[in-house]
Amino acid sequence: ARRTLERDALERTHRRLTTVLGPPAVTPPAGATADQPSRTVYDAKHKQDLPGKKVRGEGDKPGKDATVNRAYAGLGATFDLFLKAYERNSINGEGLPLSATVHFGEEYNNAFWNGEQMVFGDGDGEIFLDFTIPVDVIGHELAHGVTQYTANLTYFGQPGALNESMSDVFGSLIKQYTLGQTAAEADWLIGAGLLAPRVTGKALRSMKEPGTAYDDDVLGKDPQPATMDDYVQTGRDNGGVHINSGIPNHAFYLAATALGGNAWERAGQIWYDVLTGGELDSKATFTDFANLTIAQARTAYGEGEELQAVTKAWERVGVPT
Ligand code: ASN
Ligand code: ZN
Repeated sequence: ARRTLERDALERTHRRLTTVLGPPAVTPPAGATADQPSRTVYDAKHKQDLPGKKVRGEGDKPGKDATVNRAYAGLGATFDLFLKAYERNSINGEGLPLSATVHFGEEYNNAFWNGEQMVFGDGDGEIFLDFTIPVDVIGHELAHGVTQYTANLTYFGQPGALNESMSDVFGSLIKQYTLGQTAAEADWLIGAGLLAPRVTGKALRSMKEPGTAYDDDVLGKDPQPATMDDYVQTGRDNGGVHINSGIPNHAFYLAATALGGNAWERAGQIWYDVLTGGELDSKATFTDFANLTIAQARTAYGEGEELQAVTKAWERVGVPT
């Protein structure tokens, strides 16, 4: 009874205040709402201080700098795939604002996720062009954020190569989703359009034919294996994280193309559910990951073509399950 009296009193006070002061101000959400991203693009102006100067916020119209506009659009494309295909609200699932810095450093030949935001170099124009050009590269970097907030795969050896592969898989799916491509229509390249004209090659990596993305005097030959027979044992590149990722990349390609249709739907859903489902250990091996995708295919779709496609994909790349 006392509680009711207190509540009545509170409500009367609230009504009085509302009458006098008008309705209380609505606090704007800190991050993205359920169906809208919260993007900010910064310009490092060729220095290496982060985040740099804010040049475009959410809802701002495009400006004159194409690099800024591509970064903004790429953040949006990534947000869209995760929300619409997987009902994930941004990188952390809780509307995390998305930030990107462009024009990082001088002739900087890379892009990266620093644990909090995206960073893009302009490339030196000799080997690489502007890293905001390929939307799958933008997606790749943001997907590192998704992995960080979920399975948090250790960036070395096989878990590291799985971490890299998750970024390539979802990076490619962001491009496919954006272009409305089926698995059969997709190029399955990572970084198409990024190589400078003088470089002999088509992209950074190929999920369809790992090891064939480039073969060039300056860059050398694409070192990626497609199967466990060619697994590269190395201490470089954090134990070959960008090299052996070719194997799980190719497994995803095989599963997705065997199923046909949109790759983000069944193959992508299975991979997404394993990455975010809580059972994938941060030190997972290729076999651990493969077994979880097979189990997830069965759980989600039963004893059907999905289970067969996933099982056969891992078999073809030589990962024991
Ligand atoms: N672009 C690279 C990547 O995201 C940067 C790095 O080596 N961490 O994998
Ligand atoms: Zn990466």
